Amino acid sequence: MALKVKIEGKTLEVVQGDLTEQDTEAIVNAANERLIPGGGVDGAIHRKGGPSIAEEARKIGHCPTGSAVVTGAGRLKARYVIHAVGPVYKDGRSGEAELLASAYRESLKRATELGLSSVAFPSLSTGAYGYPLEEAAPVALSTILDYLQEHDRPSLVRMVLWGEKAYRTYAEALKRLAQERGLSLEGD
Ligand code: AR6
Repeated sequence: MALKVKIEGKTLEVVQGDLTEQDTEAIVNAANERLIPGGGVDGAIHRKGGPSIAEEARKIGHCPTGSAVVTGAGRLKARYVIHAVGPVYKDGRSGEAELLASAYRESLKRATELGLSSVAFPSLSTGAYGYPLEEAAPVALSTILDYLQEHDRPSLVRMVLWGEKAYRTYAEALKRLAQERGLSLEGD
């Protein structure tokens, strides 16, 4: 299952799958401020990528919420892991949306700085950090679309959703945004 929109010649894709299997040049990790390996997609990245990722992350040491830092990707197919720290969801009125948008934007900036053409994201903050999927999806997708509109690279951004419910939520949000912005959709 996949859905995509084109904007200024660049592509935003929403797919169901496993982030750690992506062959994009970078994958984004849902990290924590201390950059210490945890559970969720972070745990999966470190398990599959091997110890070099945590070793590099330890040297960096810290990443504030809403920011993103880069390491290599060890044994993963990607070349880089961009470690983004999304907000812990409290009540939706504590600046969460701004911080979530910032985590996506800062990750995309790291990809641009590295000259990358493709990057894959998980749904930041929507697991252990408790951000409701329905609220997170439009923030994530509109931030990515805004960025693609204004930058040449990356030219492909793939949102990789774990499970059908997350996929459907993001697919519906993308349909709504595409309609609002007059962008045409491809796929199911
Ligand atoms: N591929 C794609 N998405 C996945 C995968 C996967 N292999 N595995 C889980 N997800 P979470 P957060 C989805 O908890 O909420 C860690 O302990 C998952 O279903 O990974 O930002 C860190 O160290 C959910 O929708 O990240 C931090 O301490 C989404 O990824 C903290 O969790 C994000 O869930 C970060 O919490």
